[in-house]
Amino acid sequence: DQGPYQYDLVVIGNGPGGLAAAKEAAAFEKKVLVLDWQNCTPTAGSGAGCANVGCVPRKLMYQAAQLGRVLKDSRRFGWECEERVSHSWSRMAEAVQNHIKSFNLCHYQDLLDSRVTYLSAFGELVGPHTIKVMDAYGNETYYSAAVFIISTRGKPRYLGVPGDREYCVTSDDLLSLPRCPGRTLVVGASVAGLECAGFLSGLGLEVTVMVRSVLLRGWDRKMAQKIENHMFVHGVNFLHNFVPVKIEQVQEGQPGRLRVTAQSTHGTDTYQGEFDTVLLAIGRDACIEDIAVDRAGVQYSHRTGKIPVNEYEQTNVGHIFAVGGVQEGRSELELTPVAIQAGRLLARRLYRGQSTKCDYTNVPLTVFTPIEYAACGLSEESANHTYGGDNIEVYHSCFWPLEWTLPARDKNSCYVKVICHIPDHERVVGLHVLGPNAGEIIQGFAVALRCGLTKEQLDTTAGVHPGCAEVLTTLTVTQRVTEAMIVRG
Ligand code: NA7
Repeated sequence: DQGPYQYDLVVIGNGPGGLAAAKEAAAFEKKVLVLDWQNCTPTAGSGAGCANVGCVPRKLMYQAAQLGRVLKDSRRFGWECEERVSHSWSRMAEAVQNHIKSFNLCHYQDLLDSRVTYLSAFGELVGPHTIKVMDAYGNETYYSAAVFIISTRGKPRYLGVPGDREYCVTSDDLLSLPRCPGRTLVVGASVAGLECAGFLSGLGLEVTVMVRSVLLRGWDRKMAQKIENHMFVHGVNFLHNFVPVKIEQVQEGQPGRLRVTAQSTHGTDTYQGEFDTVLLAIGRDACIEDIAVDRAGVQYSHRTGKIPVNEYEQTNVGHIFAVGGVQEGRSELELTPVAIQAGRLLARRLYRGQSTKCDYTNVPLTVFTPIEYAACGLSEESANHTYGGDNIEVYHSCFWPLEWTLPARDKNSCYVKVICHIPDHERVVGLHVLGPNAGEIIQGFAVALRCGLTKEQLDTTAGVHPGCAEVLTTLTVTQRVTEAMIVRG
């Protein structure tokens, strides 16, 4: 099948990486079609749905919870406000949804301005260069393209136990829930689950997190433990090593109260609890079967539903690429900025003759838990595994943000650690920050890590005073010494 094709590029899905590639390709005068079936209902209207769910609304709700905290602190700074303050879920939800709508409209306008053809329609590959496109009314059209980029966002996963689809909400649903969720069980303890649990608790709700194995599996253990401690101290309950096996209404036919039965992952113990809302944050399915990638010859993992790609985001079929969370083995990098970077660079390689590849190392990551966590580079466990424990030095320190001293809160919660590779001039291979604005702090350090930052360079950099990040320039205590001191008692 040599063409000619109707389109130079068809992007399947509304993931941020695909949209970035589409815009970049159009800027190079390529004819581009984007298929976004997540907005594919007769009532959905138009507008790319990339921010409908996920990090943007979660951060706004995180901010709502933080403001509650600031209100409490403000009294210690002389503000006189009433002891009892209340929060309106519906007003917050409406404001967040309005923001998302205008945000999406801007994105849509951006696509139109860049002359990308955008269809709220479902795409299904029917051959290596042909896609069948079905709109919300069931009308089918076939298009051909020289190149395809798969950039599907995936659907929130369900548990597959009785009552889950009938009674549970997913972390996507929560962000547009019109009613206050009340007493909530959050199932899943990864980024989405912990962020939701954190802001719900910050808004004054009773929250329990059901953890199947550990919090933030795959992330730095000590940092995850500190996040759990902080959330626990601030009222979040954790139920470890349980998975739900049944969700039912407490009184049949009466919506509102739900009973959850869970089973221990370690033994025969069972748990029962009643909640107003059961929130599932157990990951996403990539929807690869839906778009029939195999009909175009694309291989994918039947276990994870994701597509293996090489360092050029290329699948086993030369003209079909995958960016974002749909890529096999890069789930910890399901991050909007990384996907955007990957998509943009891919388009530049395809249409501009450039050769720069997306760098998936030293990517800065942030989790908006009540105490913000940001990291760049390796976890301590990965550093030990990669370089050997004897070759790693970990500098660390607790710190107390000045802003928290007057309200006298959370004295030993904030923490940094810098992981260095000793034989390589103590080059920094991992940097972790737990504290206010950790995400903003890590951005600059991510650049430094990419430039080969060493411990000595950190030490000889002046700190911004009085700030939180300056603690990173004054680290002298190593974990090795701290542990030795603890052993000596
Ligand atoms: P993730 O990262 O896939 O995490 C899913 C979480 O849900 C994790 O804690 C899982 O526990 C848990 N899980 C998964 N299946 C179940 C079942 N059946 N029962 C109970 N608990 C379960 O999804 P997220 O949506 O949080 O994050 C997606 C990406 O976005 C992430 O990679 C970030 O980089 C940003 P487990 O650890 O597997 O025991």
